[in-house]
Amino acid sequence: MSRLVVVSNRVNAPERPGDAPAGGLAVALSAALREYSGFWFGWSGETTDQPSDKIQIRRVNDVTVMTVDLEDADYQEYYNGYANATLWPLFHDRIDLTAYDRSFSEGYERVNRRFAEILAPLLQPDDLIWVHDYHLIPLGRELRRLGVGNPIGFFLHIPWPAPQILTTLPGHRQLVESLFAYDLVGFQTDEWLWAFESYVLGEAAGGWESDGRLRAFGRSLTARVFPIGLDVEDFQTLAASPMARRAYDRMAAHTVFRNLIVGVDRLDYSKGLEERLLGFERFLRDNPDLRREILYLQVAPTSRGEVEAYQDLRMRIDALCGRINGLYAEVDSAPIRYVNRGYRRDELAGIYRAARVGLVTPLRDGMNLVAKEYVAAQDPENPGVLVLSRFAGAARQMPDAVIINPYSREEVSEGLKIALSMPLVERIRRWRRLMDGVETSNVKVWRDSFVEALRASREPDLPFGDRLRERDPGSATAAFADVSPGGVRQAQFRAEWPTGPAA
Ligand code: GDG
Repeated sequence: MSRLVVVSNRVNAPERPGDAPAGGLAVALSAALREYSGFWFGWSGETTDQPSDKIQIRRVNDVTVMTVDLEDADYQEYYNGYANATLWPLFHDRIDLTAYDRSFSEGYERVNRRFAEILAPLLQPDDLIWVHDYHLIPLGRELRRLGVGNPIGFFLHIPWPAPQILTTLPGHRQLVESLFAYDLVGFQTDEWLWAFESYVLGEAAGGWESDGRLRAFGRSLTARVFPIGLDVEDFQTLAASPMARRAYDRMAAHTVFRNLIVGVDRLDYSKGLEERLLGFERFLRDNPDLRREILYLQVAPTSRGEVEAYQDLRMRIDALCGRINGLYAEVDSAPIRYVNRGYRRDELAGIYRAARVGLVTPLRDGMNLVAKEYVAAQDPENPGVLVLSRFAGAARQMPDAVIINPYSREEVSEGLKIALSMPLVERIRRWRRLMDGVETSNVKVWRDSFVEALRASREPDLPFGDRLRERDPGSATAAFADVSPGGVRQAQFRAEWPTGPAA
């Protein structure tokens, strides 16, 4: 069987159920890799002040991970810069927060090139390569330049923006063109897929091949929707663990005679925390009789704390929580408990279960796994209610949540009221349908359908080099000048092997 090689910016496989906040991507990928041979390649999370080609190799929770450090300038320009201050806000429709800085895009290209140069010699001819997320869009193109002819797929975890937003990015055309080095490009929902197709057809004079592939820039690719899901069994095991039980008991003890409303989000402007707090304030204003009957717990660990927009957001959230609590607290209770730190994943499962309402109100979100985790953690006999933003990708799969527009304070407030007063029979009915969806569209289905589509996605009978040569003879000569017959340029890198055998 082919190996699966996963590439993502950060390689932070959770080592134990507890470990610090692992983003949605990390949680999903480590679940996916456990069942395939192969390895996970990416940035170690460390920076160095001088260039290093050292690869660290470890086994983490049955997954082989290979990591490299970033130089300080790369960290600033590629990670804090182009990835998190340019592409992230832009792809979440925040052109007001987008940094259009040329040095950032140079750093982005440089790191993608370097990743490709380190990765290429580690590949075997029949490996399937799966690249993840907006940090690494040009990686496929760079691997092709080095002669890698393997099937390469790309999955975007975040939204794809509408063409009128994307075209504000200098270099938008090159960015999209680089995606055409992949055989398969996956999106979370049809909305992001349509936005991509719309750019290709409208801005890049693209079209369709007779087999449904999308054509532009002299190449073609398969673009499809693969909604990400949970490792449901794993999550339910966590939810039944003693740690989860303890967290549940603690929350239950703190909310005697009160209903718990919970929000769990990285502290990120895309998650709609400010709008949520303002909606909650409206709820308190409009429902004086319910003020003493609820507690809203917001868990929001700091994320990307070196990026200015995130520092500003944190200050505004601090101020809002203080103001609302100041207005509505009593001597013995406060309506909001805001925790600016991460919790163990098993503790989170217990907290979700203790909450009558899960409040998930992003302004824009590729999918949103918290919505699915909240549902998976519920007691089937007394489940809570999910209040979900229509702008989360998850809303397309979860119509049985109470769907609201997070920009409308009235809708947030009304959504809360509906959720808090929903009769048990209705809660069970909705939860059952949501849970069926979470179980069906799980992380294994996501992984297997992507890998299957990647295997099937090659243009028939033509290795990539031949395709390039046919369509773009000039670049093909340059691209293949230093390629060995095995298809992969050989280069020497120093590697540190772990004590145990690495798959
Ligand atoms: C990106 C896309 C897409 C949060 N706080 C803690 C903690 N978390 C975990 C949650 C969940 C994950 O982080 C967040 O996942 P989301 O999907 O909600 O959001 P992003 O991090 O923005 O993920 C998103 C996802 O990729 C996957 O494709 O759904 O749209 O933006 O798993 O539980 N985990 C722990 N402590 C915390 O305090 N342990």
